[in-house]
Amino acid sequence: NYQPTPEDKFSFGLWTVGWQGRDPFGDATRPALDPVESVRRLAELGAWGVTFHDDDLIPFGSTDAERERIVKRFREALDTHGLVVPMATTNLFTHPVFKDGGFTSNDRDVRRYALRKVIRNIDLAAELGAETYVAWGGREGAESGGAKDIRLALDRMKEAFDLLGEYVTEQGYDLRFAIEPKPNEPRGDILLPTVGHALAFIERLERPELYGVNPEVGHEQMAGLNFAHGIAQALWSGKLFHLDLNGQNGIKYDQDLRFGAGDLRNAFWLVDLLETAGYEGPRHFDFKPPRTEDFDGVWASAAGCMRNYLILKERAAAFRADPKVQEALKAARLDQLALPTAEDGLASLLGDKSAYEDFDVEAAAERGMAFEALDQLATDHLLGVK
Ligand code: 3MF
Ligand code: MG
Ligand code: MG
Ligand code: MG
Repeated sequence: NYQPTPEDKFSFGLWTVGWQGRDPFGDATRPALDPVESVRRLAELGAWGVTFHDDDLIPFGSTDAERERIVKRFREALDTHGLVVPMATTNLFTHPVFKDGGFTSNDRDVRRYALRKVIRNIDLAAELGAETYVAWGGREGAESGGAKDIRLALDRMKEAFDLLGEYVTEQGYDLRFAIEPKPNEPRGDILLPTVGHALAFIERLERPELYGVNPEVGHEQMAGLNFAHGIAQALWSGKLFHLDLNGQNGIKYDQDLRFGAGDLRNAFWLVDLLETAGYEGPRHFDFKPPRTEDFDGVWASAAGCMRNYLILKERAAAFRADPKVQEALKAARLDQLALPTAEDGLASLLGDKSAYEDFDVEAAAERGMAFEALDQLATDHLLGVK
């Protein structure tokens, strides 16, 4: 009956259900939500974890005493309702001081402040048992060409991540970083815009093993990319440390619809991939209940994220188990793709006349790939048609 349980590892950001509906054109449509209330409601709905930006939990500018009181109350709520904190992150985008970024602001003082703000929240993340620290560089970017020397900005980005890696290593924290790519919004162009850019960047860091990616469905789709393909490459690279599930309709502003809204077909392939590839991390939702909704709508939207995941999980499993699908996969030669191309080695390949001189190119060109029949079976399963 698609009732989520903690074993499903569903988690939500405090900023998701707590979003008040403020957008560039309109004021808040909902009052603020107490994080403790979010913990209670999410646990009731069957979630397993909750995540937060430092400022979601502890309002910016709180005194140390306030901070301590808030954290204590939050911890008590987690214990009471049995939720864990698998991930935490830093807000380096709301306060005007970050208007030109945190790690890559042209203003050196701001960069030093940003690092200290992150380190402060890393301590809290470790204290609460988080395993992943997400970094979304929402303001790391530019609107105009001369404003940012991108190569220097990447130097500063590397410097920041290396310092953070040094910090968690020195502290002995069991915490890894997950970089969240996004192509644009709020900056005109954001650094590390896609999963591929982030994966390449990570290899330049001093301790690459400490860093992975936190891809978001809508962010890759804003760039017109196939999200499931990006996730597959992150998995293939051993770098899928975390992910942000939500829904998006094509190349436009970051819609943050509930998971399952937007590109449902790609969501089907995504769930199929996560469930068959052995991904064991959180199924984390980063969505925004639309500002049309009151609190009933907020909880309906959160419940819908998990329900849609579980429906897709069931449909994907039925697809894989269907004997007709197995035949269709064979007809599409997926079994051949699993074979090495030249396990006999380069010399043998070069000496193999059947590979080139005697190869019947025309006959091979005539063979259909049988992908359409396979995709129709997927569509039947996705739509629940037996
Ligand atoms: C913005 C985002 C961010 C990140 C968050 C976690 C506010 O489009 O997706 O949400 O997910 O900062 O690092
Ligand atoms: Mg987002
Ligand atoms: Mg989004
Ligand atoms: Mg996100």
